[in-house]
Amino acid sequence: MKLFILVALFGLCLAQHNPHIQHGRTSIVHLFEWRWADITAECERFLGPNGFGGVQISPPNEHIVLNSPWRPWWQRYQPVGYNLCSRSGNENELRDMITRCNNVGVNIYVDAVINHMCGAGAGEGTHSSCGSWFSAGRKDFPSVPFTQSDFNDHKCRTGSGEIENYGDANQVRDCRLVSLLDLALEKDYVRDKVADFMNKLIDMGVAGFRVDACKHMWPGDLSAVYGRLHNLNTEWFSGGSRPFIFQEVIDLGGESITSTEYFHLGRVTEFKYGAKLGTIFRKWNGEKLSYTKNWGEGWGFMPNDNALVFVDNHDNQRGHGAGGAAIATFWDSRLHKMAVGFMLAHPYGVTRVMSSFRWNRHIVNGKDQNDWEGPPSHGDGSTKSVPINADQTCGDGWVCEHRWRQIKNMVIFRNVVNGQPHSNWWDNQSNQVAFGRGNRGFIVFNNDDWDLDVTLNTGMPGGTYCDVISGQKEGSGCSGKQIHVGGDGRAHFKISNRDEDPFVAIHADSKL
Ligand code: QV4
Ligand code: CA
Repeated sequence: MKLFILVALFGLCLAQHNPHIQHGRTSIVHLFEWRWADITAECERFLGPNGFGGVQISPPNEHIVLNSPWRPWWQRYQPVGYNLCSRSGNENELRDMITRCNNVGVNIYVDAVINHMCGAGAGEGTHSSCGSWFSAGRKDFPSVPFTQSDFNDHKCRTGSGEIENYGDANQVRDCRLVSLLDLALEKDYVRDKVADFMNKLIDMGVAGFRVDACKHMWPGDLSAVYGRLHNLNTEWFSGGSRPFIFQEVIDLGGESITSTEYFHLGRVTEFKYGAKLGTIFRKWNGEKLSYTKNWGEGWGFMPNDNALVFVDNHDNQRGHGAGGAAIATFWDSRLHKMAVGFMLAHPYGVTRVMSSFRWNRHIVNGKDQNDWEGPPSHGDGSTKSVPINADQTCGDGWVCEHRWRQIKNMVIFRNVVNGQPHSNWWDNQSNQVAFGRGNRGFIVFNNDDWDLDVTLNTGMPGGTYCDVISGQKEGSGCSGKQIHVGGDGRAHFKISNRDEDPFVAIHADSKL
């Protein structure tokens, strides 16, 4: 009996680690600040057809609206309530998006901001995305409703009421994160309200949640909230499916709170991944690509089954959160493509691709003066839709890294090699490396300052393959380099360090 309970509990926990991605797909894309109507269109015209498994959406619930600074992106991390109208659109548009994305096999994961409401200094009035009245000063949010006693202030032991010392777990969980009004998740009432909000989304058809600021919530409180969640909607998911949970915990070491505390609840964001990978591709601190032979757990990252990995995210691409200048973003597009290519080729973790908007980056003494700038918008502050150019790129300031040929093709590569082991490793003891995924795919990088010219065992069946980085298969032809794999699995690779993208990737479906 005891064993049965243990097994059942184990099963229940692991369930929230499963992203329930459909049709053998493997990757999630964060369409940061996109409108619901644009995501709907993107699911149908691009994500579904190109093998993307899911979208992380910006917070869908009601948030403050700020005029100074003018409509910053981070206003959406200051909830006013759980009505489903936001800068991205209203509830009908949200529902339509979830339905239509699900119908083309693309899951929706919601960014859930449940640690706090808005900042203590956010004022009083109806400057909110659905127009609900609230008072930050009186901690009054009638649309939920939350009142004074639903917040943690009595529990926080710092003089300022703010988190002052990340070495003290009590402060980190019970005090205010950058003045954000901290919810008392120990109360059943608060847990119920938060779970109602998440359940409404689950019933609408979402596949799970990126849970914001988990470091600032007690694992026991989160467990109580997750335990209240419904199973996924059986219109799209098999009966008994638990929502996928991936928790934002920034753990680079050296603090009182570790990611380990959250492993049993769901997956956790592995922030070491992007920080290290950026350092490696930049060749900082004596790092070399050849050191990635044991990439993953061998580098002290969390266990594979717990990890949600990414090269950059909406915070650290602009200096918020963690990782600093090492992070490889679209601003360094050549590095970014290589790093994302490496991540998508490597078996470790559930992968998330970033899709950004451009802003007027202006770094003074290491700090971006415009790190607050919101998405491309009209004069009235409403978000612009995403126009698609003739060459399939996006216009109007939307970067759309996920549409870049190299990245899109590596998302497909990951699907094709899914389940295959990391194999046939080669390196030159510097920054040229190659590895395969069983007999389904092979990738070669040259991040040295000289040419790569080598014959390698790919593990692939003989034939001619189209490199999906310099081009792709177009009908029966190939718009990029062609790689000839002999009957013995060996192939010759030549990559100049001056190539536009100094890496080559082939897979079973790119065979000509
Ligand atoms: C400021 C001061 C405070 C002061 C306050 C006075 O910084 O010290 O007390 O004014 O009113 C914004 C402003 C910030 C301001 C705050 C409250 O940037 O200057 O406080 O609002 O008005 C995003 C942004 C934050 C933003 C927040 C809320 O990154 O800058 O704060 O949204 O709008 C830690 C956490 C981790 C977190 C990461 C950024 O452990 O959980 O920092 N990451 C997540 C999200 C992130 C989001 C939050 C958490 C909060 O990914 O995008 O913060 O929901 O590492
Ligand atoms: Ca808290």
